[in-house]
Amino acid sequence: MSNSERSESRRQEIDAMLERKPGTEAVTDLADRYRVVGAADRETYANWLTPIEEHYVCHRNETLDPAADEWTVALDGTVDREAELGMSELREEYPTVAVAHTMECAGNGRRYFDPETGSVQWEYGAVSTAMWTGAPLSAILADHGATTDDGTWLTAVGGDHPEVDGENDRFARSIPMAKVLEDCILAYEMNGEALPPEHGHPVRLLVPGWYGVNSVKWLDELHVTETMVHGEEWADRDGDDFTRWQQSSYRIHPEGVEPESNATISTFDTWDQLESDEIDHPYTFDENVKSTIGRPDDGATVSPDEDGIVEVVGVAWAGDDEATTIEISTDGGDSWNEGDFFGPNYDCAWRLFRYAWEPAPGTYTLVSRATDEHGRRQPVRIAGPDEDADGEYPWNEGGYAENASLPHAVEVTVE
Ligand SMILES: Nc1nc2c(c(=O)[nH]1)N[C@H]1C(S)=C(S)[C@@H](COP(=O)(O)O)O[C@H]1N2
Ligand SMILES: [Mo]
Repeated sequence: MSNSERSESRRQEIDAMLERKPGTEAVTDLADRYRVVGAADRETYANWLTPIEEHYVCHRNETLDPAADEWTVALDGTVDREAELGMSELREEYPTVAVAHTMECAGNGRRYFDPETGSVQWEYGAVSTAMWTGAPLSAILADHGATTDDGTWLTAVGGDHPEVDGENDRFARSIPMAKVLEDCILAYEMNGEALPPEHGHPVRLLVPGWYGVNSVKWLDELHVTETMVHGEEWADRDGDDFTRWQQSSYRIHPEGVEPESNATISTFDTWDQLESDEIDHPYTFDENVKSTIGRPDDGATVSPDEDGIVEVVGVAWAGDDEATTIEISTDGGDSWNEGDFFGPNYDCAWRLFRYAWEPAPGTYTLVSRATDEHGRRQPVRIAGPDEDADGEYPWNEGGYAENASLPHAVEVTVE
């Protein structure tokens, strides 16, 4: 495919998605590569469940739409019994479970980096919460006699198979076995409906609370191994490179650095990796603590109710950890007031918050800031590339895992 053909097919796919998902809008990709749409409306973040039509979408290659009854997932590696898992087998021979998951693209908030980083210029719209239904991987792996000791890995490979500009990579992600056994599923439904094509029909890996990149869509292969995908064996396996999306892309590093390739690591939480000496350039695994105001909207003019109150509502999440404190500032981050959580509190999904604000007429900058159960609090701003990020979020070349509070502020006028 030529560049202009690729660009044309990308635009057509995005237009088709916008028809099916009227609650989203197109997002700029400076590289003109990804199929992406994001939540259009800030009201999405005043609701716990994101309807499919508002759920963001992000993938690199052409959207697949295979027939469910012809699709199989290959399982191999250190297993007693290799398999080709069919969809009716996944539905009927394993327990059905549902998990709540706040899916956030590792590039959410990328547009707030200064200087700008390339790729998809997400603001706040690449995070959504759905209920995902499927079969637990723990049951599937046990059934096939897989080696699931601590320290082993499960690598999931997508069926999207790009052969563009001499590139021949496979979308492959390695997930530590402890996480796989804890709560990962092979998901075939989203909010009670069959997966739509752009969300991975007929089956995807779902890694609750971890950055979206780990939840491989159109799941084609599962490999049980001692290591992540790395090294020669995986860099050229039948002519395909399985290592890129694990070892090069989606790593947090300064400009101009090619991150080291690791066979294995033992610190998985993204924040812990940022603070640990074990890994120089963190992998985007568990989502960092973060929050977004859903109401009032940025630029809104609001009137207090009869009690003089304007209710501020939003969502806060911390990957597979729990967001336990929410603070709201109405003066651009100079002072903070504690808000309250309400509604559902599932593992791996965001929590709704509210703050009863009693403002005088004027114009205000509202910011939210969450803290997780380990006391890790959203930083205020993103550091510059040459700054030593001390208490700020580190600028990084890929623009990943951003969770600073101030860039997400909304400006509100009170009548
Ligand atoms: N096979 C495959 N899976 C993929 C991707 C992809 O490009 N190919 N993109 C990933 C990324 S970067 C994200 S953020 C999530 C988005 O999932 P969603 O579109 O269902 O919201 O899918 C992930 N799974
Ligand atoms: Mo992503």
